[in-house]
Amino acid sequence: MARFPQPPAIGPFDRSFWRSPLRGPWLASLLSAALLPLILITAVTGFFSHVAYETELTGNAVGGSDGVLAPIYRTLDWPTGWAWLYAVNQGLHIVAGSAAVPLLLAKLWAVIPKLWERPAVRSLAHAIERLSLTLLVGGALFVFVTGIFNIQIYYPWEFSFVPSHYYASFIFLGALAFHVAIKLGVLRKAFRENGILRPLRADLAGTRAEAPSASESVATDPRPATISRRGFVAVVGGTSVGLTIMMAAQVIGGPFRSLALLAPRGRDYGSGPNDFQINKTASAAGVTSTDAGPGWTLRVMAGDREERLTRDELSVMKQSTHELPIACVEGWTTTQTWTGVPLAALARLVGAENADELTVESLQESGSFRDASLNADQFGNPRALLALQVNGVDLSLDHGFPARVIVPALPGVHNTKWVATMTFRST
Ligand SMILES: Nc1nc2c(c(=O)[nH]1)N[C@H]1C(S)=C(S)[C@@H](COP(=O)(O)O)O[C@H]1N2
Ligand SMILES: [Mo]
Repeated sequence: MARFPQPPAIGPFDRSFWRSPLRGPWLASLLSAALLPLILITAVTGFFSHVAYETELTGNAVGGSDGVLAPIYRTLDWPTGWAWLYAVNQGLHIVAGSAAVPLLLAKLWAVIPKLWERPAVRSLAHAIERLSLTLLVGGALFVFVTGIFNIQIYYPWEFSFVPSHYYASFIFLGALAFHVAIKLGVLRKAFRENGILRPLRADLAGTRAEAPSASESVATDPRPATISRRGFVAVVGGTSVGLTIMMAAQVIGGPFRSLALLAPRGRDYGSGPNDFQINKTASAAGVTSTDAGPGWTLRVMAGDREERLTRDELSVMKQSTHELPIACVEGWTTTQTWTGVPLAALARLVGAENADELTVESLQESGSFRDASLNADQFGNPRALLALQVNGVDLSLDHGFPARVIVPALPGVHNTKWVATMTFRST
């Protein structure tokens, strides 16, 4: 024991500093049991979100088409059949992720004395466990904080959200798998000894600390309870349910949107045909009404063929109308009725019906969403449109006038606004 340095037993390093009678393996286990399914849903839908974004990679790839995980993505195809597929996937991702936050904070609170444990290191195994906890806690804080900041469209940092959130999640999930493997016994013991829900029966007066021998997180010198375990669980669970409602309201949209407190893009849009959520306004994208004015033409290219079409020429082509959602990675969804020319008809125009890839570029000169690519299934889908109208009127400039892409089942970023060029390629 003497071989390992010891922090002095003062302040939080002194076990008697931690006095809440609620802390202990049972509370930590209950919170973990509630957290795990939420984290699993968030992880799986997060991975699917990348699959949807990077279907067969092409120009969308995070980290380039030759990235480490590119071979995996190449084998995964994102279906285009059900228009709400991405809305549901991403809705689950942000709802489950947000619902997990209060539980995660409560769990950290429940085990915090362990972070100040003395001796800091007892053995090699203990050192590895503590290192894994650093990755677990650090990873969890990183993925949850970046995720929430992205939902709130707040970027107080220099790094790019998508790859950092993505790669950090592997560190977090790896550390979590290790943690679950080594702590499953603790959880089973806590439930076997206390019952899964029995401690919730105790009222405030009956709330006692667990045996100090059960874990370092149990207070050796507990003060009287100020809240019962069921009160604590109700506050944490209630916060989690409240966040679920707020987040689900953004996903479902329509009349439910007014429940989306804190939604960064506002809760109310008026009732006009173009009054719905805007991701980036034309002025933020640097697109002016002159660029998008009568001088605008669409360039459609394939190999050495090129067609230029004015908006009037596009609007006399055969139009299709479909009700389709825009499902943003931030978790909000808005479903509108779009009218325009099927992308497949534009492919035929340049003899590209057998092309493998379509790259769509915007008038917008810079920014990560100025272009996006679609694979053959996506641009060939009969509901994939170059939309000229929404809800029976011309698109507003903020929604992509003169023309924008609308495709079913994909993340919002594929619905390029202010389209300038469309290039079909065969690989
Ligand atoms: N040119 C361009 N197109 C774009 C974007 C952009 O920033 N620039 N944002 C995309 C994203 S992330 C989303 S969610 C949708 C939002 O469309 P909306 O603003 O009409 O709701 O547009 C997509 N098309
Ligand atoms: Mo988006």
